[in-house]
Amino acid sequence: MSSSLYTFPISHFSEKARWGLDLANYPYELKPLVPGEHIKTLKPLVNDLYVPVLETDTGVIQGSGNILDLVEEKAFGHKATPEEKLMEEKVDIQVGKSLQTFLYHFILDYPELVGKLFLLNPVSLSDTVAPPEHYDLIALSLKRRYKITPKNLEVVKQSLDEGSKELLEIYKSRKFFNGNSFGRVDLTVASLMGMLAEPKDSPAYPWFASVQMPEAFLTWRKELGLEFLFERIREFYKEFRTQSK
Ligand SMILES: N[C@@H](CCC(=O)N[C@@H](CS)C(=O)NCC(=O)O)C(=O)O
Repeated sequence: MSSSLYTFPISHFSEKARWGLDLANYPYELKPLVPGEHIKTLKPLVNDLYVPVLETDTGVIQGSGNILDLVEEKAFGHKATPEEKLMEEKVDIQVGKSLQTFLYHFILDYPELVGKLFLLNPVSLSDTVAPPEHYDLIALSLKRRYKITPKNLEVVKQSLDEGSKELLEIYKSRKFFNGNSFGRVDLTVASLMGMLAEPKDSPAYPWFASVQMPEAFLTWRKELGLEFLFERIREFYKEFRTQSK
């Protein structure tokens, strides 16, 4: 049996795992799932029902960092230093988790837009798509899962501001986090912030290009003042995002 990687098409943590596997030339079958419907597929495999999940001959690995652990030497040519691992964990939380909360905060009031982002195959900007079935329930569970409350939005705003300020300083001083070569931190920053930088070489690009994001999201993204970082992310994608599927 070859390995299977379970993902959501627009999931940034899935992209982090998938990019690592592609960089390492690790053979796997891509199994994209529709959020909500993922529950019945993942239930026999894992207790906590989130993606990415890699099912291999020898076991199941869940979570982007654990999946990167499997391939890091092939993907990057060496094991990450403790400093890199620490920074990756920080970026996962300050950027990855915060952006989940913000993204759904901005889009949940637009069921058709969410419907398009949840499709297994992207459509075009001019296509109209029905909201996902039982949308009210889905919206409620996403609100809970990503803690979309005014209080938590303040908390994640601060976390994202702190994290991105630090990243801006780092990337203004050097091209790669470790100073030498494309590594785990660079891949993590690029995949987790891809939804903002919109690199054309990202597998999720056709989904984000299929929707008109709400004005409030666009204004918020601009006011983050992270264009320098977005440009570096687009460079990383151009130079290092080899895609096997
Ligand atoms: N720490 C995990 C986070 C994974 C995660 O948050 N996955 C999201 C998609 S980006 C998910 O599956 N959400 C559905 C859910 O949690 O019910 C990782 O690094 O993989």
